[in-house]
Amino acid sequence: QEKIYLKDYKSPAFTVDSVNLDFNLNEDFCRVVAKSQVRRVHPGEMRLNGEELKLISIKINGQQLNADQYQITEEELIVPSVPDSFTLEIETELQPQNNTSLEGLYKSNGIFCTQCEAQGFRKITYFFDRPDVMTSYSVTIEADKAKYPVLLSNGDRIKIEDLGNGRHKAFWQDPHKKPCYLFALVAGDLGVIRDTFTTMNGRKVNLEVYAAHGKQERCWHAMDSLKKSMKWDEEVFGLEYDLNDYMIVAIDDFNAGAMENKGLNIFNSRLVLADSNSATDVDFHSIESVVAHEYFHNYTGNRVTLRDWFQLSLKEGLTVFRDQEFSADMTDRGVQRIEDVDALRAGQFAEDAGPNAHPVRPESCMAVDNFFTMTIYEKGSEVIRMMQTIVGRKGFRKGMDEYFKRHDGQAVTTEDFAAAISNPNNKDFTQFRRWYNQSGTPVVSVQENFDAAKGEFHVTLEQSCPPTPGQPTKEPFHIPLMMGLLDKSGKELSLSCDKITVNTDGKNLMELKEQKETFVFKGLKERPVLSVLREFSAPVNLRWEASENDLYFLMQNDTDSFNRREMAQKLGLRLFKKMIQQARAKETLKVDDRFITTMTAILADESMDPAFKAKMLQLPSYAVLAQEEAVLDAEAFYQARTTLRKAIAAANRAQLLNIYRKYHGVEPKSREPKVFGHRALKNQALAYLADLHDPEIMEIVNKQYWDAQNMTDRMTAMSILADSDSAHREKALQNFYEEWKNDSVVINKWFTAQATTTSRKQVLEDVKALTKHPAFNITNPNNVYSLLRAFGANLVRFNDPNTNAYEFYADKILEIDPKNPQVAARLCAAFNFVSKLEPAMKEKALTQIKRMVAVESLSKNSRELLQSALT
Ligand code: DPP
Ligand code: ZN
Repeated sequence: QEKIYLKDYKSPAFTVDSVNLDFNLNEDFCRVVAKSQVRRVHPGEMRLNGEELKLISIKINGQQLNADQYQITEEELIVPSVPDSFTLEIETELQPQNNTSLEGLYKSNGIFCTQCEAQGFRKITYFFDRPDVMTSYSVTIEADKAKYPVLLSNGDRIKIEDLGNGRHKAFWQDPHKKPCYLFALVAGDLGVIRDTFTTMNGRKVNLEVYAAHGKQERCWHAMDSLKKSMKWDEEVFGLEYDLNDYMIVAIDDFNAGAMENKGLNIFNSRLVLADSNSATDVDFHSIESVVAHEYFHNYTGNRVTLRDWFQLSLKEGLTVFRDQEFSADMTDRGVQRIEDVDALRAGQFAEDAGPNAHPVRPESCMAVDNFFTMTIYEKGSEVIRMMQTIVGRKGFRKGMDEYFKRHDGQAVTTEDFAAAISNPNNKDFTQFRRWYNQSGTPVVSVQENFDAAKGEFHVTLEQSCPPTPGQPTKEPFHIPLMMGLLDKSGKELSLSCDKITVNTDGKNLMELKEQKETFVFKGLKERPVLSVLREFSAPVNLRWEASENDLYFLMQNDTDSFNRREMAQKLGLRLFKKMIQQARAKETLKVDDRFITTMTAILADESMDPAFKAKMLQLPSYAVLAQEEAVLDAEAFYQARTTLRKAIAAANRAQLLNIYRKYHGVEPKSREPKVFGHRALKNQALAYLADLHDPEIMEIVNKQYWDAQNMTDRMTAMSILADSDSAHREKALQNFYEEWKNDSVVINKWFTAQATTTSRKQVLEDVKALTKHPAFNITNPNNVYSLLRAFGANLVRFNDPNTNAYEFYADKILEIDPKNPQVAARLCAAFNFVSKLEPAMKEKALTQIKRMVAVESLSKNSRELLQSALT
């Protein structure tokens, strides 16, 4: 399989001034006529991308070409000789009803829809399928009027004509130029809700959210989220929506989460449909953030787009950053940051430490689809966040204004972005740009020394970065570490250190640029307590052997809420490391009393915000343990984690019950962030209590399941029961299934609850049986993700040495891969930990990886990800 390289980039040889796309939709075929105005920029032949297409005809300036005037390969249509400026007319025929890859034009539950990012447009017609070819689109869609009353595309609705023969035809025109990956079409019989938004300049925008008939009433939360996003982008970045209509369509079969097509977002229905009966608080929160994300793309992605796919983080990192900031403003900034960092650590740090580590701006790849990673999205967002930390919020806004001033309507690079932020702020980002080019999570070690005689506190920082595939050595990064010093009483000290920079938000930064640097703080009467990497100001691993006393002190006193919780995690992790060692040595596991008493104090602290308290009580996840430990010993992890949880629950049984009773049943239908926090805390209390395996508690859990007034409570109870040997287990699972079996979005929760159990040892058998269940459809990506991917991420049971989950998993990847390579590739990440497995397990895993790679027809998507695990 061939690789493509960033260094081979060449600007397009042709531009397309406009394209007219004419779709004729039928039950067993679709005809597409694409009429483009093409202009030559560089000499040479014309090469158009196209895959799995049936070419009906090709005309240049109205003249049909003969077969000897062009050439068709698996991936291209090549015309050796064309004029400098001409009309190109290409007619192709497609079979959307048979398209299982869900890219290009396909059918989901009787609805025609498209997914063109990254390279799906080439499955619709032969075209210059690259983001730096930006074109004006006009589109017509003809279809049966009764079956497909709704016909949508990008931009402005021009008219709809009744053709008289039971068919009709819609005309759309997009006033903004765009790359073809932002093209979209929807045709079907859909329900809709409508609202309007008045922009800052008083323009009225029509908002529409479409879903299957009967489901449209579940779209109001998405609609509210859209309006909030539109307002926020005006207020924070001064960006006003630029079309008369904004449409969102919910589709059941969708590879990813959602897609920002100009004016016509297409969403996975799980990220649109919600009401309190069917959706959890977490679902509501995700919907709000993804609706915002896709809306924000209208400027960061659509108005300013990518020069090439290696620049993907230009739009994704930036847009994730924007949606994280939006969520922080809608909820609680501190709690939001904790959640974002948890996700980064669990997913992206693992990716950066695994066989598929790659830079935020990669240099090569086999499959462009494999770029949609945590590194491009989440680490990319951290890179943007660091820029904002360095130049401050005001400076960042100035830089964003500059970015749009320079590049609106263009296809640009991450370098262009960095320059637009740094220039107006007079900063030099030359070294900073290494964050784009070097993969791996940097390690920053911290050494402290207090010289009482001089009254000086020395902080020595030293950075390194582990080798990653293709990058054995790294240059030093420019790392902004937000920090502070506290006195004995927990008061923030003013700093006297000439190497500290204070950004325009008044935050103190140690900007580490050398491999090793010492920061000297003067005029101190007594040893201060250092608080470092506040707000997680850089995506690094801190190696900091702070004393336990300091960690406990910071956990109680730090003025930075992120670090308070971070210290709790650090202490939890230190304890887990000892307990894992004890478990591996078959010794008795010893729980630390001080840790338990501290948890007791947190539980009792009435002044602590409940949402934050829930975060403080969370112990480091299995995903974090897997990164911190040299060996992935699933059984030892499980022993350590459950022993500690049980000890916390046993010591605090009464207090946990108090918390549960205080918040349970209060405002069960409310969607206020405050109430979300109360529910999160009381459901966490319940989960701790359930670890006691006490029949009295299981009665409470069971009662919560049956009496639940919202999905958050129902799901919490069901998940606890699913992971127990309670006599109530089967009845609850069966009830849930009966109640929701016709609701594809909800039934996925039922799959996940059963795939993610850890105490229950027979998960593999459960999952195997569920793949044969009538509710499971292997061609539906959500079903695959909620059952199979969830199981692959269940570190404890997926890597259980008493089973061979790997073989079953490989079978499933091989079954899915020919139908839908993108979905298959997303399952491959389950094998990222291979190098950490013990020999016998590693052998089992490698056997399966080799078996998969040996399949000649394996997609390049899956091959690229699996092959790297072998080297
Ligand atoms: N561009 C899309 C998104 O990130 C990917 N499906 O929103
Ligand atoms: Zn995105």
